[in-house]
Amino acid sequence: GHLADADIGDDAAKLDDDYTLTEEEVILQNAAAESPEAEQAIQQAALLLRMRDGMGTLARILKTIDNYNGCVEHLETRPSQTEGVQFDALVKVSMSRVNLLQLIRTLRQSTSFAGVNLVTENISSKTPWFPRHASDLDNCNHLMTKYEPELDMNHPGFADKEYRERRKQIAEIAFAYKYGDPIPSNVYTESENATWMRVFNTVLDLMPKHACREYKAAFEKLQEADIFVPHRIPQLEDVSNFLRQHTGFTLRPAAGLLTARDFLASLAFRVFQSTQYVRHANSPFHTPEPDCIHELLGHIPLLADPSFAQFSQEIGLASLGASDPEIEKLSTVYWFTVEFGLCKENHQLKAYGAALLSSIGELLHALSDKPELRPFEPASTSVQPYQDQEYQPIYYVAESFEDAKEKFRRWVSTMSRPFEVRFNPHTERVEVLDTV
Ligand code: HBI
Ligand code: NLE
Ligand code: FE
Repeated sequence: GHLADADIGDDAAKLDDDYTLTEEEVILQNAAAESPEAEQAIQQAALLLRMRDGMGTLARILKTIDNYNGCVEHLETRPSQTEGVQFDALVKVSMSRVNLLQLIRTLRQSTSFAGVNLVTENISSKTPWFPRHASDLDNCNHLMTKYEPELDMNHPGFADKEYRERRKQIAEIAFAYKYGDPIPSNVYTESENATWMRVFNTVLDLMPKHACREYKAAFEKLQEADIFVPHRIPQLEDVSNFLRQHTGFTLRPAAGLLTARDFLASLAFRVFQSTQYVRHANSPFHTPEPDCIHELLGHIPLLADPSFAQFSQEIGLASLGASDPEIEKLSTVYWFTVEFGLCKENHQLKAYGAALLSSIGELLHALSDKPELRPFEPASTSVQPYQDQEYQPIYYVAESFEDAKEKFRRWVSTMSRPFEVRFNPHTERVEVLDTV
């Protein structure tokens, strides 16, 4: 009835040219400016409003939020301590970044809200943006540059122009990929397939003695499904469909080494970001960076194991909205478990870490008497410095996946995040439960 739908257009037109941005608007504007997707990404904010006039104005604010396609998630009012102010209102909203910016400007500038004083725009401290749905992972593909063959002089592909071209060509698939697309096939060259075959056959030889039983069981299933064969590199789409049937994990193509935050976030949705290029033919048995041989022979078998898949997802869920130091700790735990983990099996030491199972050189080193072995304890493991160029000097031993998961859960619950998250498998959505 009385609430004017025209508020948006009218109010927005009145904004001053010399409007000064608050610190939080700058954060928001920078985040929105990254890409059209980032601009539309849903952001949460807590707005504290000092209302000099009555409830009618609050009603118009709510209507304006609605007009901006925003959602009011929480609303609270209380008598104000401030002279001349009738009441304070706390409004928690979630809306696209561009619209949130416009809303804040409208509240600060429009004459129709002259009786309203916007005290805080609490935008990124409590609930920073993180993906809420598997499709939001389209925004989670920020690359680290350290292993790019173009930029890293120690990379075996640095001086190999043909190799660098090939890497670029395969990276295009990942850059163009959007949620829901089938993963385009990549036709591998004879030499790439030959590299795969060398590694594959060696893993086949060493696996019976050195790999954990869950790995071996899944490996056999991949052979039965004709996905793991010696003479050709499996296609990511076939692998993704295989995983979906076993644990609900799926793959999306990644152009290279991603930031830890983006990489871990995808695990929360049971999505594994997989590279598609092949290591340089000169270094078949160890390369410091992930490549598809590492993903396929290292990660895929265990992602088909239910208990391990759940452990991976829990690391991912713990990373959503975590602070930078916490992300660092979570990646360190990931490093010493998912990548380099050892476990016990009938009093014998077995490998379950993907970077061990895809690198014959390091597998034999890890199971020799050279490195130091320590029991996996998240509190100490998570702060152990590591390097990623050479074989590891220290490995952590888990009693079992179930035991590692239990310990991990207990440790995660001591982290500082002011909310909890839960994955809803029916909607592929992460739900946020406010605990403050
Ligand atoms: N990106 N594509 C890719 N693959 C990885 O295995 C990977 C990554 N980025 C970060 C990362 N691993 C590690 O930092 C983990 O500790 C999170
Ligand atoms: N070193 C591993 C390999 O050669 O397969 C890859 C490690 C990726 C983190
Ligand atoms: Fe890996």
